[in-house]
Amino acid sequence: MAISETGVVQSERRWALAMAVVSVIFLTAILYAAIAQHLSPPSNVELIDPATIHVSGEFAEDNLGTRLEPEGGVVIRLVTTQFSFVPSCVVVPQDAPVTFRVVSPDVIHGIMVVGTNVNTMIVPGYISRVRTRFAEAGEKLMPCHEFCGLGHSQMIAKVRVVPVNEFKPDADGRAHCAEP
Ligand SMILES: [Cu+2]
Repeated sequence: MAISETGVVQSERRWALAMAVVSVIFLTAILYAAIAQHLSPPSNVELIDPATIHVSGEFAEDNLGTRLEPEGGVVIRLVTTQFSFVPSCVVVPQDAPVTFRVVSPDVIHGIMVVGTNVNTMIVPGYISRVRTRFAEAGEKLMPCHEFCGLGHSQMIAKVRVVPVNEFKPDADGRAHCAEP
């Protein structure tokens, strides 16, 4: 069946209108999620020089691990490197706000805390930040989930979640796993 020139143009207009409506629906959904539900992709872009991470500043060795913040939550600073986590065990209080700040001096690594929604890539040059809260006490495994080389399968750390009354930071606000 032959379609007239006007018929084609009308059909194209209808499809263009339909696509415009679909685009508006998607855009509205994205804006609704971002503005009303505060759901948006990680937007924390913080840069760091991978060559000098461990020399000084936030990720120098003596500043790594768990530290109690003045507001009550804890921050965990970690270096992921071929093929270990520094430190390889962190202690956190149960049901308190926890912020992970993680960097890599060499290649891309990834962390996940098994059984939780903590899951992020660690890209050299960037500080990865994840905020969470651990509801239950106990020990959780934190493997590297981004293949990073021959020792990747050995690359695993622990998150020890302890009841608040067992979380005893030192005068500096730092807490360490009793044994590794
Ligand atoms: Cu790794």
